[in-house]
Amino acid sequence: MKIYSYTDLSKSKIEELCSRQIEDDKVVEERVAQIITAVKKDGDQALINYAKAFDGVELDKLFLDVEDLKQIAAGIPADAKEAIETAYHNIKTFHQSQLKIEDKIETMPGVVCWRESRAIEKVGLYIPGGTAVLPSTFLMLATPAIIAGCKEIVVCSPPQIDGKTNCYLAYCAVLLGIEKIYLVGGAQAVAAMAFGTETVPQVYKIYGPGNRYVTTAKTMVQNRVAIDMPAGPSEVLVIADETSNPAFVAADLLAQAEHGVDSQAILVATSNQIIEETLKQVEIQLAVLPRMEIATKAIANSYAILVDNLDSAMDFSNQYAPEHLILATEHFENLIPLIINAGSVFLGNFTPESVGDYASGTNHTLPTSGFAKAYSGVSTDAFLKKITFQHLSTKGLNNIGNTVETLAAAEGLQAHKNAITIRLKN
Ligand code: HSO
Ligand code: ZN
Repeated sequence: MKIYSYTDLSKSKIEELCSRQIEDDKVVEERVAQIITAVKKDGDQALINYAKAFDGVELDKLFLDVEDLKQIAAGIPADAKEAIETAYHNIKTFHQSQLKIEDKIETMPGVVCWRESRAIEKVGLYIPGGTAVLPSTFLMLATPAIIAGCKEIVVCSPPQIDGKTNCYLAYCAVLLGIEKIYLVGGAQAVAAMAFGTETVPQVYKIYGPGNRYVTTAKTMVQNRVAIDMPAGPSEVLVIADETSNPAFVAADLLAQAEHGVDSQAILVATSNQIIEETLKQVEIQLAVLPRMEIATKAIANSYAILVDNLDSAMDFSNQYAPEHLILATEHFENLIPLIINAGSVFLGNFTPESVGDYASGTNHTLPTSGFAKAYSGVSTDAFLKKITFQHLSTKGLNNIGNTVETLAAAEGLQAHKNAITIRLKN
C-alpha cells in the first residue's frame, strides 16, 4: 500500500487518487450488445443457450417456483436461518420508517399543492451468483420493494451448476414471500428484464450489483428502463486518529479488500504511527484469510494518506466521495456536519462496515466510483415515484390568475393564457 502525505499532494495528484480508473472496455461493450440483441430476438431460447454457455447448465425450466424454493430452503442451517431473520427484521424496520406522508401546502390562499408516493409497479432485482452468492443483497433489494408496495417483483439470479439456487437465496425468497426466482444471470438477465421474454416479465426499473457484464448491460438498457445507479467496484475510506484501534481498522480495510481485486480500501490517518501500526495489522490478518489472493491484490491497489488534522481528512474524503466512510475516531460527532459526499457512514470504533453490509438495517446497495457526489444509496424511496397534486378554489384562481396570464403572454403562449381568462370571466 502506498503512503502519501496530504500536504505534499498537488491538486492533480489528488484528482488522480480520487479517480477510480474505470476504463471503457470495448470488448465487454460489444459482447453485451450482442447478448442484448440475442435476448430481444430469441427470448427464452437465448437465455437457455447462455445458461449452457456461461453457467454450464442445461435448464429445462427458467425459474424456480414456490414449491422448488421451499424444498431448497429446507436445507438451510438453523444458525443461518436465524441470522437472515434478524437481518431482515432490522432492514425492514429501518426501511419502513422511510415511508413518509407529506403535508399539503397552501402556497397562496386557495392554492394547495402536495406530493404523494406511488410504488413503481414492476421492478427487477439482480442477485449476483458466481464466486460470491449474496443473500444479503436479496434482502437489501426486496425488502424496500415490498415495503414500497411494488406489485411485481422480478428476481433474477444465475443458476448454480445443479440448475438451482442455493438454500440461502431460497430461504430469503420464502421469508420475503417472493414466489419465483428466474435462473438467469449476467447481461442476459438485465436484457430479459428490460425487454421481457416469453417467461421473464419486463420491468420498469432494474436494481442490483453485478460484474462488468451486468453493469455494462444496465447502462446500455437505460433508454428503455430506469436503473438504481451506475455501479463500480466496492470501496471504503477509513478516517483514523490516535483513538482508533489499528487491528479494528485493518480488519475493516480487509473486509473491503476481499470483495474483489479492484476494490479499494483507503486509510486516512492523523499520524505516521497509526498508519504503520495499521499496515502491520493488515499484513498479519491478511496472511490467514481464505480470500488472501484477492485481498492482497486489492490492498496493492489501495493507499494510505497522512493528514495534519481531521479537517484535512474530511476534505480528502469529500473529494473521494467513498461508498463507505468509517470514522474510527472517538469524537466522530464533530465530523458529521463536515461530511458532504459519502454513501453510508459508520461511526466510532465499534461500528464496522460489515454491520451495514448485513444486518444493522441500512442498505448496502450504495453509490461507488465517486457517484456518492450525486447519487443516494438504495432505500424505500428508490422504489417509489412522487406524484405532485394541486387544487385551486375559485378564490385561489382569482389570486393566481393574473400572474399566470402575464407569464403566458410573456412566453407568447396565448392558449395557456386563455385557459385562465376563460375561467376568470366565468
Ligand atoms: N460491501 C458490499 C455489500 C456486501 N458485503 C454484501 C458483503 N456482502 C457493498 O456495499
Ligand atoms: Zn462488503
